[in-house]
Amino acid sequence: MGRIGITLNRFLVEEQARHPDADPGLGPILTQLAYASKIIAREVGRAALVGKLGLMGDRNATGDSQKKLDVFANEVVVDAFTSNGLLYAMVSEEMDNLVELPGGENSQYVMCCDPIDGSSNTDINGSLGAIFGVWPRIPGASVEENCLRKGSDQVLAGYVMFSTSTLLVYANAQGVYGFTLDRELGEFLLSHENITIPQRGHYYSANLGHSHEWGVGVRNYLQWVTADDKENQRPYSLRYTGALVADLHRSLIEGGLYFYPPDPGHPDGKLRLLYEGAPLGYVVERAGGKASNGTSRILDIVPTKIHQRTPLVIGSADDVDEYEHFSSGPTRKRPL
Ligand code: AHM
Ligand code: MG
Repeated sequence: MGRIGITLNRFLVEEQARHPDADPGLGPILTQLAYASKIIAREVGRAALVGKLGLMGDRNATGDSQKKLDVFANEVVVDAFTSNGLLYAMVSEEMDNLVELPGGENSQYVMCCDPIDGSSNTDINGSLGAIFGVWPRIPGASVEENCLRKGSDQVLAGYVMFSTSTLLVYANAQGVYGFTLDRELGEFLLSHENITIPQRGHYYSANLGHSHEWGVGVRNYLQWVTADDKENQRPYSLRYTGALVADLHRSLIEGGLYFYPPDPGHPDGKLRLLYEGAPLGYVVERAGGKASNGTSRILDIVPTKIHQRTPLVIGSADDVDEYEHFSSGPTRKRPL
């Protein structure tokens, strides 16, 4: 049983005592993220009753139609970091530009986040997520330079999954941990200690509606992963929820991979580097897995724009390697 069931706050205090060199500035950021997550979870749970389903009527910076819950969740996260000095600046999928947070002039961190991931699931009671990555501030650098950072510079990253339960998973230099929200107590309690991802899985997640539009390398991978080869436990089973966090969480616990390659409608891929690929890539690498754009490690890519998109393949190390083998050479094909 170990420490299972202790509160997030107690866990953070104990971790700081265990790792005196660990950065003490990250605990309060996690505490505020947990607080924001409780408010979002409450609103997601009652959205159909309080008029929070459906579209807002605007589009966000990357051209997606904003849902009411997208806008609500963004406001909650911004509020949670306003006037408390925890963050210097913040990038969000739901804001056109980065924002410098009031009261954060002397803060040592910037955060990039997607306040609601998988927005197409809001109106159908499907799983949703939230994603965050935290970078240490570069002294003397501009706010833009502080936000356009490669994923490997992160010191904290994670996600929240709003589903049958609300689960907060975070990764830092020490490891990857999961906390489940006890709704009656109103507390996140440690439920997953030291998460590690299986080396290989037998599930894959992708929007197969686009498969005829993918490059030949990715189509060859799809053919390989769905081929009949009982000895090697193929075909893999398909699981696709429409929420990256939920699909990634399955891979993290049971093994397997998620991929969203480029297609004609998304020539640079659909997912965003700073607040989807990089934070989830950090979590998966800390757990022993891999994240790539098909040819290069996601965490090595330096963005030039805050809303930059990227192709993404993420999950078990052997599965991501296999995918890269196929996708990096258009003519590469392995025997089925
Ligand atoms: P969002 O942040 O606007 O919700 O977009 C990201 C989501 C991912 O969670 C999900 O895997 C993907 O977009 C689904 O896209 P599609 O509907 O094209 O399959
Ligand atoms: Mg989103």
